[in-house]
Amino acid sequence: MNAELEQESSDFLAVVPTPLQRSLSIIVPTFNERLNVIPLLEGLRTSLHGQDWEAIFVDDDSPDGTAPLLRELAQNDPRIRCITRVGRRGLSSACIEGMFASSAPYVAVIDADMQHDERLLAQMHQMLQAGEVDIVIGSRYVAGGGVCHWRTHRVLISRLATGLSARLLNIKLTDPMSGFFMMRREVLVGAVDRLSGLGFKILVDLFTSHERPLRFVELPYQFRNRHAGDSKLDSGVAWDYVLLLLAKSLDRLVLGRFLAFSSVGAIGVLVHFAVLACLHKWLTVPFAAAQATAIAVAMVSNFTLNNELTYRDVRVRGVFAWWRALLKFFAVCLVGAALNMGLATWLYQLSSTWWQSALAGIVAGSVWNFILSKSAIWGR
Ligand SMILES: Nc1nc2c(ncn2[C@@H]2O[C@H](COP(=O)(O)OP(=O)(O)OP(=O)(O)O)[C@@H](O)[C@H]2O)c(=O)[nH]1
Ligand SMILES: [Mg+2]
Repeated sequence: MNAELEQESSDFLAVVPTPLQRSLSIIVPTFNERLNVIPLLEGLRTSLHGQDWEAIFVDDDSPDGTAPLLRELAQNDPRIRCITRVGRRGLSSACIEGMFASSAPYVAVIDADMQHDERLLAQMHQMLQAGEVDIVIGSRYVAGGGVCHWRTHRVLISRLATGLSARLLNIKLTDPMSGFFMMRREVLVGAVDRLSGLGFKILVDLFTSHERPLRFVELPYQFRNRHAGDSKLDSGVAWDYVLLLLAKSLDRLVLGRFLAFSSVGAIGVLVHFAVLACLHKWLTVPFAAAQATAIAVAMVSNFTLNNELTYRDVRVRGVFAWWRALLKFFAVCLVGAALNMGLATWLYQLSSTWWQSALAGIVAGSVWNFILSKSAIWGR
């Protein structure tokens, strides 16, 4: 800060009635957690008694009215804040935005459903204040930790996800899937340029995005059963994780998306041939009509898969918006097909082999489709 600005800021602070010196912000991502908010706040109040803390809830416009309840509570307790995001979803991005809304030197992330043990927060805070580590993580897989009543398939999936991050990303944590941790706020600043904000696994994102290796400690805790409401874990979360691994192992989010987009394109080719075979071979529809129908079906399938998988975090919702986006996708892909055709024909005339010409056309068409559809449809 330059001297003039420093003077202005100390003049300003001199007339602030009761300075709030928050040492700790607890970020709580929420989606439909109305029934869990008060038990969690009670737990925080008990375990952080006598400390300067605040809870920043980041709610994605939950239909169950989580945010109105939080705002009502915040009217009476200045330690409670609520950020509402409209038309957005995503746990990691919610946590990142909550952290940026904090001015405290330490930030924690905890789920709203009471599965994380809030009694560890005081110890985490002390460890960070001692200055030896950058981040303290609640782990289910160090001695003394565990999970209550998990079905075998969930244990296996969690182990597999942990193994993949260790192997592909070289993360040495026992529980990289943990969503319960506390860190210095500067950790975010050191990672932000490379954070993907994708999906559910913010810890993996932070560890792989930071400019230097993070000094960490893991504390054991028992992962409890959800207090109330429903889990948001679904197969889409697994897909987001694959996308995150791809993005991080290729080191660029855009490459992860491009691979996902290309995989969807490959599925589209199969859909195209399946429809064409059904119509032309079995139902004896004339070739031109069958081919046109197959193109249309493959485009709808590609659009839907990209909307649900590749761009799940910014997907288009609502009937009107969906149809408008589909038409844009058609327009982009038609130009892509023309580009593919034009380039391949031109290269073939220049006496390239047939497969080299075709491959160059396909790559050019795919890159065009990827870039244009991203900026026209999912680039919000
Ligand atoms: N803001 C926001 N929060 C979310 C979103 N998805 C999940 N959450 C919150 O993130 C936390 C973790 O989600 P859960 O559904 O409990 O996931 P989980 O703990 O991994 O899975 P379970 O063990 O089945 O509960 C909860 O506080 C959710 O309300 C989202 O899209 N946006
Ligand atoms: Mg949960």
